[in-house]
Amino acid sequence: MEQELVNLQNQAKEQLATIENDGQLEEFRIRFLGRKSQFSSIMKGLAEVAKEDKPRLGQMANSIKKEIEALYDTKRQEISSNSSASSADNNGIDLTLPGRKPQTGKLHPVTQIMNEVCSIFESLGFSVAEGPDVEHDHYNFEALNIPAHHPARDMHDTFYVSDSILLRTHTSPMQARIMETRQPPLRVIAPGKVYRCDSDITHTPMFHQVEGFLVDRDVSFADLKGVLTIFTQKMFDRDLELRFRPSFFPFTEPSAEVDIACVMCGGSGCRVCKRTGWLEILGSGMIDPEVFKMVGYDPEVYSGFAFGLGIERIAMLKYGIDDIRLYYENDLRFLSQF
Ligand code: 2NM
Repeated sequence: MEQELVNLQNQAKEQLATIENDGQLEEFRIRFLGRKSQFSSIMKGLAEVAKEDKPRLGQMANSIKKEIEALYDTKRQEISSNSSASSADNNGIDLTLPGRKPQTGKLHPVTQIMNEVCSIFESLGFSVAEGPDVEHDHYNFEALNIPAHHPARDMHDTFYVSDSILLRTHTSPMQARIMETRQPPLRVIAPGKVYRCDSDITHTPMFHQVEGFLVDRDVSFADLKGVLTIFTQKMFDRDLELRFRPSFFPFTEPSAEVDIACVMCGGSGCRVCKRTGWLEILGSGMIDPEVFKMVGYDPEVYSGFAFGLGIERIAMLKYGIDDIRLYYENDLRFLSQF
């Protein structure tokens, strides 16, 4: 019996040393300390031992039991304090598995292109100015040589807030504001939201524009061509061919629309460029002397050029997107591609 107790004590110590988790600890408790444990059956045998041996064996059994219980308690505390660091079998949670990756946010593709356009012009010495979305009729139209009854003022295009207050239809009102308060030389771009009452696969009622202008003595159409050529080549990362096509804007004379060789087919003709080999990417021109007179510049002293481009359109061409409405549906499967 004495030997049995010593063996049990040794077994218990040995097994306890290998225990790593709650499950193993519970097995240990059942085997050594439970009602049906080896320990219990040895204690039952105590009834049969000789009377004179009883007190000694009883004491020995008790102290071994206390020792095992104490070891068990220490181990249990050790395991519960380690449980956050232990791996398998932690209530079925394996804390060593790699975590789920949180979805990371990204800039909207329109914002990305807007930032890119701005930083290209900033690298050419332009500064950035932002103005109000809700504008006075005067800055949106009058100061830009668009008199009352001009077709651009048509109710179908302009969102009016009141008779003389409207949502700006372009960002050039900012340029009229700048020219009114500052003197040349000036190189400024105005990025922002603009609003027109129009909606189909290539038009949304709100879209983004960057318009820019440069005013100084002796500015020529060659300067306009130079700046816009550098801009398009940086924007589309290659030596693109440009085409300046005569056009009309109320605030510029002469005016030109700028086409680039189709980024899809390289100019041979495809569905995107409607078989022309060219894509229109911006409008431009030499600022009309009437605009200078309106802001108090002498057109005999100063000349300048201006341009405007639609951000959504540039992003559509750059990424091959064929429906402008995709930008504003907030579908992450679309937005996360950029
Ligand atoms: C365009 C096309 C041509 C333009 C003109 C001006 C201003 F205020 F300087 F006169 N700002 N932007 C302009 C010229 C905009 O957008 C298609």
